[in-house]
Amino acid sequence: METPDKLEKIIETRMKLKARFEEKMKLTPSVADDKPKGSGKPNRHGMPSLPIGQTATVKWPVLDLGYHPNIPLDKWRLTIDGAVDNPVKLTWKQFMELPQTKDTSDFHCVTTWSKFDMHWKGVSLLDLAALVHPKETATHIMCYGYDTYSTNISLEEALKPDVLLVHTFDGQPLSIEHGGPLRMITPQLYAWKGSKWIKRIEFLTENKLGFWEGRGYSNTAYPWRNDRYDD
Ligand SMILES: Nc1nc2c(c(=O)[nH]1)N[C@H]1C(S)=C(S)[C@@H](COP(=O)(O)O)O[C@H]1N2
Ligand SMILES: [Mo]
Repeated sequence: METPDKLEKIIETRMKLKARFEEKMKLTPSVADDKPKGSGKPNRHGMPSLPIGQTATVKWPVLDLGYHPNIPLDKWRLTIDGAVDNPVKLTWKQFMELPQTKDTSDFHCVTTWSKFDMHWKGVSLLDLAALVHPKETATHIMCYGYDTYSTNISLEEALKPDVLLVHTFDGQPLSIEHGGPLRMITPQLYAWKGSKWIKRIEFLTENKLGFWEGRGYSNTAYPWRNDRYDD
């Protein structure tokens, strides 16, 4: 699937998408708040590195619904559909042929731990969006996990450059307990917005509630606003 033409097309669509959401992104709390809540020196987005109510951890705790699906790579598929012009169902090989991004970012769990400087490698959601061409009417995505989990995110958050679908942590394949073979990460939102064992991304034309959002967790999940639960 990796012809130069196709790559050109991805790059062009990516730039258009980026431009379409750039203004909205600049206004999101995790980059725009002038009185963000937290402590420590500024992170790369100018926010205090430790958001309010969080404690730094060196270990990496495991948090999920208790079921760790084991998906062999030859059975693994990632479906991206909904309000898009070009829905896809990718095999592992096709996914790994997409442009790969490396990044180092922080991880903030709503249960009050934060882990700094995590080294990731994967494919950015922006590149995946460029592949499927979201319709003009798309506003949100719903991500689904192989364990029946789901979580919703607005496109101005989801298309930020640090939102990745990662298969590698610290140079090693992501372990099953942390969502391997592939999970999403959302460094500028609480970590429940990043589905482990991700299997489907559905583009939506209106917001819907995911697993925790339907159970009282915040729709927006801004760490520097202590935005954990709906009031
Ligand atoms: N599929 C799936 N993804 C999930 C969860 C889950 O239960 N299932 N839990 C979320 C929560 S609440 C958090 S804090 C992070 C935890 O990731 P970790 O277990 O790798 O620390 O994954 C998120 N993604
Ligand atoms: Mo969590």
